[in-house]
Amino acid sequence: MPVHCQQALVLSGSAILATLGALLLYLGEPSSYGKYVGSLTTATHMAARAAWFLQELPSFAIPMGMLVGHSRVLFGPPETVLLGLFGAHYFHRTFVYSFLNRGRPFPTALVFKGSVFCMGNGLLQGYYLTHCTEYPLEWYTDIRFILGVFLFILGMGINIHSDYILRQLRKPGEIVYKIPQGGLFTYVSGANFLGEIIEWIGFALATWSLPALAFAFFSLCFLGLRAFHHHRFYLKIFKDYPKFRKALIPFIF
Ligand code: NDX
Repeated sequence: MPVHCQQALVLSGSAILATLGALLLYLGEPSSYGKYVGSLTTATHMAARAAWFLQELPSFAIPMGMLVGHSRVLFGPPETVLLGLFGAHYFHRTFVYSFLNRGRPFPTALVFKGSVFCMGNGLLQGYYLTHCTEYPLEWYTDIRFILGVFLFILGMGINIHSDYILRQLRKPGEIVYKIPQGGLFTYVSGANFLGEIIEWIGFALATWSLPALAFAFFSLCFLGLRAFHHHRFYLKIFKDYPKFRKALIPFIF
């Protein structure tokens, strides 16, 4: 295996350890955007739409650039489909989700951190799929590929639908919080996060790769924790919050 691919694997392993470390460090402290943004000033915050566009763009542009620049992968093997799924998610996040966003202004420092994260992840997933793996055509009929792609599409559907429900809670220009209703929000406070976690678990299964596993693990920890913080926020703010609703996993947690 080429030395760059070995480095990509070492980086993925380190990312899993770093995620574990960050999880322990930031267990009680939510990431300070959205509900936890604190006082808003135009000097330190930027419009949510621009913030999401800028931070998510590298996750789309870098792997898609690699795909286009790599003629072996561009024409048909499973790597194209897998990278295409990654690209589809980030196309939506960058060019659709960002521009429909009705969120509160976003701390500029976190936009910078978020884009560095998206650059690193885009590079890792893109490089690994274009340079380090060659799936045989039989991979299309492998149960890991089929189940993984199914979970990816299911998770993406849940994520988009749940983000749509959240968006409809506000009129343009409003920044109030309301109780989300319908879809998987009937069961959990972090329905959009549950969808995204299912999506990346599916991607890890379909690619059967350490970089994708590292990203799925990061998403599980980061978004799982955010779901827990949102749940705690709702219970504190809304006295009539549905008692039956859990944080992330329906009926369980
Ligand atoms: N972007 C992933 N950490 C993140 C940017 C920030 O894609 O240094 C992770 C991503 C980055 C983060 C990224 C990585 C970690 C960073 C962090 C910044 C600091 C942090 C780098 C890259 C860091 C350490 C130190 C540990 C290393 O006003 P508002 O914004 O609250 O409005 C919200 C609205 N809404 C409501 N409206 C009315 N009533 C209610 N009750 C409402 N509840 C919410 O809905 C928003 O406009 C909108 C969605 O809000 P929310 O809070 O539910 O979701 P949000 O967290 O904003 O995520 C939006 C979507 C969602 O689909 C989620 O699944 C996906 O993006 N996402 C988000 C984060 C990461 C990620 C996916 C992933 O890891 N796969």
